[in-house]
Formats: sequence, structure tokens, C-alpha cells
Amino acid sequence: GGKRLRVLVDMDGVLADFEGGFLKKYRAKYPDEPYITLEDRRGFWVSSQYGQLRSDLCEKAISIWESKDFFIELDPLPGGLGAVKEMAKMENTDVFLCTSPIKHYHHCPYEKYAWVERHLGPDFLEHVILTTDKTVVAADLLIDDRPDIVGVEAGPVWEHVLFTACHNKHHALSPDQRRLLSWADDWKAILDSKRQ
Ligand code: BVP
Repeated sequence: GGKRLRVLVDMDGVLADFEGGFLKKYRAKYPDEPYITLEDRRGFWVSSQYGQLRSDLCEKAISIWESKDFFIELDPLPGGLGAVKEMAKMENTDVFLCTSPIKHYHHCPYEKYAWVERHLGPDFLEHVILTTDKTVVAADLLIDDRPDIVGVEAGPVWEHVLFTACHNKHHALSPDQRRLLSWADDWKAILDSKRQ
């Protein structure tokens, strides 16, 4: 093969268990408030669904991921770290972790780097891209659990492969869209389909 393949892998919901970490800490902090099981999650924004449940729960939800140690303590999702390590060692393959930090920047950006260092090692820090706009990043593939990835670039060059998460299980794909059901699914076949 000639050309190198460049893959962007999202962190929250793809490598790190944002939804599970959120629910565990929300229930610990607000044991008497209603909550949404992972089975009943719909839509990318946790805050929106909690706000629909009861308006004051929106800010209670936000308080969870704005807290210190939320992002660093997220558990890795099954198979994700192994897949990314293997991908990074493949011939003609460049892997970057592409993730959007929350606007409350006091802990999140630092903890995202610390999480990568802890779980993938210090050499992987050079593979982190923090951006609020993934459409301006050029790659062959973007593996991400957010169905609507938009930004200032109307025609991003990557193919977005939707990584299945509790909130997007029922999301209807457009005819040309593909899913990666989990890291046990055939991610190598998806990469190979993009190689020249
Ligand atoms: O840092 C994550 C969590 C945050 O948005 C970022 C999504 O990044 P990507 O996964 O797209 O890279 N986040 C924020 C809210 C509400 C904010 Br108000 C939310 O409901 N869900 C969520 O993931």
C-alpha cells in the first residue's frame, strides 16, 4: 500500500465511559432525585434529557461533569484501549484521539490528557487533539458516538462511523452511514475499507 491511513477516535462514549461515570456520580450526589437509566437514554445531550425530566435537573447534571476528578476517573470502555494501541502499531496507520472539552475548562482539558497518559502512556499525549470543531480536522475516518458532527467546514474530509452508545442505539442512520457496534465489532474491516 502507498498512502497512510489517518483515524480520529473520540474519547467520551467511545474510549471513556462518560454515561456510566455520570450516572454513578449523579446518583451518589443526588440520591433522592429521579434519574434516567442508560437503557432509557435518548439524544446526545445528557443535560437536555435531565432538563426534560425536571427543569432543575439540567444544572444538577452539569454539576457532575464540571466537578474535579470527573473526567480522570472515567472507566475505559471494553476493548477500546486495546483497539487503539493495536491500531497505533499498524503499518501505514496514524491514530489521533479527537475530543471536545467542556466549556468549564478548570479540570476537563487537564484530566483528558491525564487520562490518556494513565491508560495509554505518555507517548500517546502527542496523539491528542482537543477541539470544539472536528470538521476542521482532516482524516480518513472519525469514530464517534455523536450522531450530528457539524462545524464551520460543511464538507469534512473524514467519514464519520457512528460508535454505538446508549443514547444513539435508536438513532436512524442515513443510507450511506456506517456503525461500529462496539470495539468487539470489526473495526479492522472499517479501516481496511478506507485503505488505497
Ligand atoms: O466533553 C464532552 C462531554 C460534554 O461534551 C463533550 C462532548 O465531546 P465529544 O464526545 O463530542 O468529543 N457533554 C456535555 C453535555 C452538556 C453540556 Br451543557 C452533555 O450533555 N453531554 C456531554 O457529553
